[in-house]
Amino acid sequence: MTTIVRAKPAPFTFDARHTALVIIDMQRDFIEPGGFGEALGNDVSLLSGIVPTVARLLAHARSAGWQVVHTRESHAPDLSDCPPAKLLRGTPNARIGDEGPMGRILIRGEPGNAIIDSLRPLDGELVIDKPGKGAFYATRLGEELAMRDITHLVFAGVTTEVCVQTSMREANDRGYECLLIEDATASYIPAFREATIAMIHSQGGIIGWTAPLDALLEAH
Ligand code: C5J
Repeated sequence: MTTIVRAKPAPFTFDARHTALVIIDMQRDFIEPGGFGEALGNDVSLLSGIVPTVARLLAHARSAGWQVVHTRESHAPDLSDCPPAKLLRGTPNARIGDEGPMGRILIRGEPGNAIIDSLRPLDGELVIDKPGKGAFYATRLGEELAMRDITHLVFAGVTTEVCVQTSMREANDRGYECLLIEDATASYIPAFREATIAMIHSQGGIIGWTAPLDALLEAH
C-alpha cells in the first residue's frame, strides 16, 4: 500500500513493504554524559532531547511492519578498522580507543558503544556496526537492504550533519529514496542541524526529503 507524506520539497511516497527505518548511532557514547560526545566538549542534552521522538518513530515503524535498522559507530578493539587519519582526530583527552567512564571510546562491545536502553533493538532488526561516518562504507548494509527489496529509507538519529547526513548521501547515491525526520535528528551544534535539513531538500530534493514526525504519523 502506498503512503504519501507531506514533506519538503514535495510529497514523499512510499510502500511499507519496501521501506526501512534507519536509526543512526543512538549510542550511549554520543547521548549520555561520560561518553565520547561529552569528552569532545559537547552538551549532550542537545541530543538526548530527541529520544522520545525517535522512540515514537521506532514504535510507528515496528507497528507498520517496516524493516528496522540501527547503526553503531564502532571499531574493533585492536583499531585495525580505524584509519590513522580518524584516530588522530578529536581532542587530546578523547581519542578513539581511550579509556573513558563508559569503557573504551567507540570500541565495539564496550558499555558506551551500546544503543541507549530506550531504543534497544529487537530480534529481527538489523544492527550495523560501522567504522566510518556513513552507514554503507565497509558494512553489509547495502546487501542486507537489497536482500529485503528495500527501496525507501526513513532516517533518524545523530548527529545530523555528520553520520546522518553522510549516510543519507551514500544512500541517495545508491538510488534509495530518502526521508529525514526533522525532529528525530539532532546535532551538538543546532545551526548545523538546520543547515543540513535545508541542504537535503534544496534544489528539488538534491539529497532527498524532510518532514516532521507528525507529518509521517498523519500520512495515509
Ligand atoms: C560523530 C556521529 N559526530 N554519529 N558521529 O562523530 O555523527
